[in-house]
Amino acid sequence: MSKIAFITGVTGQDGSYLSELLLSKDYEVHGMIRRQSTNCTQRIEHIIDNKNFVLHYGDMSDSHNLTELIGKIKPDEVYNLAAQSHVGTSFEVPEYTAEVTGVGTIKLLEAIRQVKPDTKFYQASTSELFGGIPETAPQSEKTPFYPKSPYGAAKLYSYWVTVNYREAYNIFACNGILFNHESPRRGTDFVTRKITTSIAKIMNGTLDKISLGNLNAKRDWGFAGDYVEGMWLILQNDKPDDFVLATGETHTVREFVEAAFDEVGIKIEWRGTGIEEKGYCVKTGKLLVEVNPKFFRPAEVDLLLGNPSKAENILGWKRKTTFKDLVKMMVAEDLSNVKQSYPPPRNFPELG
Ligand code: NAP
Ligand code: F7E
Repeated sequence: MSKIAFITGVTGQDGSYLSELLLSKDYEVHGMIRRQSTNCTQRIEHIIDNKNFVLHYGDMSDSHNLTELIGKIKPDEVYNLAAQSHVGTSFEVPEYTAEVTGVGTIKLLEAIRQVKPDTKFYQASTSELFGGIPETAPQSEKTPFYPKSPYGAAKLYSYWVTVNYREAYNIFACNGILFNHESPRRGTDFVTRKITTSIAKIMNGTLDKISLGNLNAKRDWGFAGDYVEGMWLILQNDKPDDFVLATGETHTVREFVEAAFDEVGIKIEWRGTGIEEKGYCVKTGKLLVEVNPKFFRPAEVDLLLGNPSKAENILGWKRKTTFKDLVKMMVAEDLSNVKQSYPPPRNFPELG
């Protein structure tokens, strides 16, 4: 008998990679999508006709719908990936973020508790929980939490209700505390993909320069394809538990910019400091990167660096893709996207 998985957030970056992984393991995969006026299935278009892949309309704000879906699908495993996942945007829509990214989780856990309590539950927790205490890096499962955004605070609630439903009701409920993971499918308003899509546009002459916020922020960036394998392993463990997934390496946004331009043969020279800092092409002197304070956040997480030892030792999980290979993959894919479509896809860099 195939196992049955239910994924919320199936149309997102991680949902698409996780669906592929579970289908390759002969799961019957059910995904929840929101009704939207435009097509939101771009990342799962290539698997949508698979007979083991089933989509259902739903929303994290609708508890009746979630309860009905759990009753209908009767999943062995639930992966709760749905969220308003953009940290910067959470300062603009804090209440909505709390509803979807926070309260949505307890709606789903309640549906499981009431309808099918033997379901294994994965919660997409985040390194944003660690937030603002740089001196605690590298961060592990034992590091205290100090979220620095409405997104982080909403995820903190979801983290603890997951632990609580495990302890109170004996549900196999787990948190994956994942550090940043990226891919060619990453939303274009996250900094890595904003940089790689912008470089592709600069190369085909449709953009002059990239405008960014805080170049000094440090992130532990891995490849999303490696991380969904870790999500699955967390639910295959012999007992429910919480795990950090990370690379154990950290880089500044500035370093990501340098590495990405390096892929197209451009060396960046930085001049100036603070909001006056600018990046120029060493060879031509052309201005390619500028700082725009509108991309600063009201509060910032300065340094994320994860310690994945527990996942490595207990689950045998380890990231496979290096930072350099991740950057290479993302730049190459965006270059080929702009070559294939003219005009190139819109990426709203002014909003990211
Ligand atoms: P993503 O690309 O932004 O995908 C988010 C998904 O949630 C999309 O499918 C989106 O649907 C769905 N969604 C948003 N609001 C919803 C609602 N009200 N009801 C139902 N679905 C809703 O995020 P991701 O990068 O794949 O991340 C997956 C999860 O891991 C998120 O919970 C994120 O917060 C968490 N996380 C991500 C990272 C990372 O570095 N990527 C690190 C740690 C944790 P639409 O397509 O309709 O918008
Ligand atoms: O920002 C800085 C920004 O938006 C990374 C989500 O998946 O990972 C993600 O959250 C850093 C921040 O990701 C721009 O200030 C500079 O310091 O790519 P990001 P994030 O905020 O780390 C965590 C783990 C999650 O859980 C989240 O769901 O880059 N930065 N300039 C910029 N960021 C953006 N977006 N745009 C800029 O222009």
